[in-house]
Amino acid sequence: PPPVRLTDYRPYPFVIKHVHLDFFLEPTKTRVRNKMTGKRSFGEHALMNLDGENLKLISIAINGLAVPEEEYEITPEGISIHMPAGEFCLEIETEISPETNTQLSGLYMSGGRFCTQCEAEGFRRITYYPDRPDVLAPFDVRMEADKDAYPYLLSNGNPVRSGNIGTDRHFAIWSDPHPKPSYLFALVAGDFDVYTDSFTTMSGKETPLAIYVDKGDSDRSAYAMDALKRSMSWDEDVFGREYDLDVFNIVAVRDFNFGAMENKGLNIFNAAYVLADGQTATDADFEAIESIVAHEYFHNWTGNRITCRDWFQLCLKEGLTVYRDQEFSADMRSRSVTRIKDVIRLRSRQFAEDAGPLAHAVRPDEYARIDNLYTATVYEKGAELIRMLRVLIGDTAFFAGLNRYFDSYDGKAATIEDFLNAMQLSTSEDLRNFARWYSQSGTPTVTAKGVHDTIARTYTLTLKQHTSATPGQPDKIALPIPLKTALFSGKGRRLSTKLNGQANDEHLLILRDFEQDFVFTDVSSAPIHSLNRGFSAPVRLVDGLNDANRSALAAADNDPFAQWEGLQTLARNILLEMSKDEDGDHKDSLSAFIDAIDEAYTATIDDPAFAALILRMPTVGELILDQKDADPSKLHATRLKLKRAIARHMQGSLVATVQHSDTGVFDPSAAAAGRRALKAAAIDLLSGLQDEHADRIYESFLSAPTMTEKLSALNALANVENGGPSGEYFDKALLAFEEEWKDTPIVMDKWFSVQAMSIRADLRARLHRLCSHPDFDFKNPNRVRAVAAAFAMNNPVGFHAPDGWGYEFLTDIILKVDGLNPALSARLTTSFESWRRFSPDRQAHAEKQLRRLDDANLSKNAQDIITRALA
Ligand code: BAL
Ligand code: ZN
Repeated sequence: PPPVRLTDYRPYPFVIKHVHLDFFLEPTKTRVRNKMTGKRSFGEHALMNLDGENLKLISIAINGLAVPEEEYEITPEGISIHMPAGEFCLEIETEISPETNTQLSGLYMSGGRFCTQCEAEGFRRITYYPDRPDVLAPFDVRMEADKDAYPYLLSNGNPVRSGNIGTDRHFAIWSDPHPKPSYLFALVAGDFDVYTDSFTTMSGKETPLAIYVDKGDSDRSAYAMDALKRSMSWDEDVFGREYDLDVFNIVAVRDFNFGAMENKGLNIFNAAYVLADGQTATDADFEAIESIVAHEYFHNWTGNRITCRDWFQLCLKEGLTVYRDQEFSADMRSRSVTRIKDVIRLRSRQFAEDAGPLAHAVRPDEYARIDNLYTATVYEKGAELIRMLRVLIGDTAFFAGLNRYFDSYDGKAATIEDFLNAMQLSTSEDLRNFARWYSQSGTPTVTAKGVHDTIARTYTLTLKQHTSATPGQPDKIALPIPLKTALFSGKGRRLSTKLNGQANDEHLLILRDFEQDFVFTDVSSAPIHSLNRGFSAPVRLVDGLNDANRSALAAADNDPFAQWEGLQTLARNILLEMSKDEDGDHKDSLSAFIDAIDEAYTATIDDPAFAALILRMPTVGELILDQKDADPSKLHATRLKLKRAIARHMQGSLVATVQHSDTGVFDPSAAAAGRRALKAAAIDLLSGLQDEHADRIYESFLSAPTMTEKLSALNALANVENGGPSGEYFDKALLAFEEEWKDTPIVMDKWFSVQAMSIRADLRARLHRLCSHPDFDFKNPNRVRAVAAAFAMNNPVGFHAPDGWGYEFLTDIILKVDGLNPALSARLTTSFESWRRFSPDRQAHAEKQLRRLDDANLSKNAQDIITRALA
C-alpha cells in the first residue's frame, strides 16, 4: 500500500457532535451500539467514510430508519455511507470478539478482564468511526456485563449512574464532557483490588483517585499513587495546569503493548509500571513508575485537552510530554543525574535509530504504518527539541509561549506549526530555521577547533556542523544549534570572558551556519573549551581537545554533565584505541584514565548516584556508533579489560561499597536509590575480575534486602563468562529466585531477562530453555520482551554472535509472534536496525534472516520495518 503523506491531509467533512456507546460485554460476542449525532460541515456529496476492522455489522440506521444495502459499502478498512443533508443520528451496531483479540489493540481480554488500547488506530476495531485524531466529540458510555465476573465497569470521564439488571447483570454509565478523539477512548470491566486516595486541586476541588490492580496487589500501588499526586501538584506549580474531571482512575493490566496509555480520566497501565515495593521492584522500576505515571498524567493537557491534528504531529504531544516528565523527574530527583540518564537513553536508542535505515524526522513527511512511529526519535528527540527551544528563547518566552499555546488550542487538534506560532508570538528569536529540526532527520556532528591569540587576547572557536545523509534525505541543511559553552584555564579555573561584548563565565553559542567563528575576548592564556554543557543540543561532538585537556576539565568542570561527559569521552577513546590494537599494553593512557576515574569517584562519593555514573563505562551499543564494520565481541572483550583494570586499581573502595547496605525500612527515595546504584556499579566492576569476588557477590545476592541489590548481584554473576564458582552460584541463585517468585509474573520477567542478557557460554541453550519454560507465553508482551528484546537490544555479544545464531533465534521468535501481535513483532524487528554497521560476516547472517522475514508474508507492521531495513 502507498504510504500516508502529510501533504495528503484533508479535514473530515462531517462534525460528530456527540457519541453514545452501549456495550453488552461478553468475551467472545460483545455487542457495541454506537449512536453518533452530527452534521455535514462541507462537501455536499461526500460519502461518510468510517474506519472499521474485524467488525461484524449487525445493523445500521440513520435518523431511526434502517439504511438500505445499496446506500453503503463495506470494505476490509471500513464503511462508506451516503448521508442525508443536514443533521443526522447514525446508529450502528456491531459485534466483536475480545477474547480472540491477541493484537491487544481495540477491546481485548487480559487476565479475565475487558480492557482497551485505542491509540493509534484501535478504536476502529471496536466500532465503525472516523478513527482519526482531528474528529473530537464528547462521549457517553453505557456498559452492561455479568455482575460477579465484572464487578467494576469503568470508562472515561465522570461516573453518572450504575445499577443492577435482574440478579446476574449490572450496568454503569460514564460521561466525558471533554471532546476527545477516538484514540483516547477507554473501557475496563473486571474484578480488582482498588487503592484509593484523593487530591485537592489548585481551585480547591477534591478529586477521588483510584488505582485498580490484581487481587492482592493493592499494597504495591502506594508508590504509583504517591507519584500521581506529586505529578498533579507539580503540573499546577510549574505549568499552571489543573485536573479537570470529577475522578481520576488508573488500571493496571498484564498484557499491554505500550508502557501505559493516557486515555482521558482512565489511564491504562502495563502492570509493570504500577506495582512496586522494595521486595519486588528495583530502583529503576520505581524511577520508571514515577516518570510514566507523570507522563500519562501530563498528557491530560499536552495530548488530551490539546490533541494532534493527524499522526504526523505525534511529537507535538509526545515530545512535549516527555520533556515535561523529564523535568518532573529532575525536580523530584537529582537534576544532573536525571539529565545524564536521559542523555544515555537518547544516545543509545535515538542516535542509533538516526544512524541507520529506520532514521526519520521528528515529524516525518510520510509513514507506512502508524504503530511504527512510536519511536525514540518522536519521543526522545522530540523532547530534546522542546528543551533546545527553551534554551534558545529563554524561560520567560518559553512559558509565555506555552500559555499562549494552551489558551489558543484548548479543545482543539493542533499541529507543530500551531505550537511554533504560539512560541514565535512570545519571542523575538526567529524560529523559522528552528522548525527545520522537526523535518530533518539524522544527528548533526559538531566539530570544534579553538585558536588562542596571545597578543590579541582572543580565543577563536571555529564550529562546523555536518549531518550525514539519511533515507530519503541525501542533502542536509544547517540547523540552529544552541551550545552552552564555558572556557577554563589550563589549571581548571572557569574564566570570565567576553563574547560580542558581553562578559560571562558561560555563553550560549548558536551555530546557525555550516561553519562559524566565535571570538572570545579578554582571554589571556590558552583556554580549554567546555562545549554543549548540560547537553544543550542533541548532537555528536568532536570537541578537538586532547585527552590531557579532557582530564583537566573532568576534574574541574562545574557542570556535572560536562564532567561526566568528559570522562565518557576519555573512556570511549581508550576503548576504541584498545580495540584497534589488542596486543598493545596501553599502559600510559590506561593509568591516566584510571587516575581520572578514581579522582572523580573520590570527589563525588557524597553524591552516590552521580558517582555510580562515573563508574559506568560506555556500552558496546554506544561504541558501535563510532565504528564501521564493528565487532561487538571484540568491543566487549576490550570493555571487560578496561573494567578489570579499574576494578584492580580501585578494589579496596569497591569492596567497601559492596559491603554497605542500608538498614531499616525500605526507602525508595532518590538518595537511597543512589546508594544502591553505587553498590551495583561496584559489584559490576568487581565481577570483571572473574571469579575473584564470586563468594562475595553470591553472599550479596543471598543477603540482599531489596530487589535492586538482589538483581545487581544476579546480573554480576551473569557477567562472568566462564567462571567456575560464579557459574554455579548463578544457577543456584536463579533456582532460589524462581522458587521465591514463580507466582509473581512481573518479578519473573526479571528472571527471564537476566538470563537473556547473560554472556555466559551456555547462553544459546539457556535461551531455548527459557522459551520452552511453562511460564513463557508468546501472547504476553512483557514476557516476550523479557527474553527477546532483552537479548536483542541489551546483549550485543550474544545477539551479534559471529556465526549468526543470535539473529536466527530472534527471527524464529518474530515469526511466532507476528500472527498474534504485529505491533510487538515489528518492535522486535527493529533490533536489526544497525545491521549494516557490523563486520561483513555478521552483515551476511543478518541479511539472511531479514530475507527470511521478508519471504514470510508477515503483518504490514513487521513488513514496513523489514522493507526499510533492507532498502
Ligand atoms: N500515547 C501512547 C503512550 C504514551 O506515550 O503515553
Ligand atoms: Zn506519551
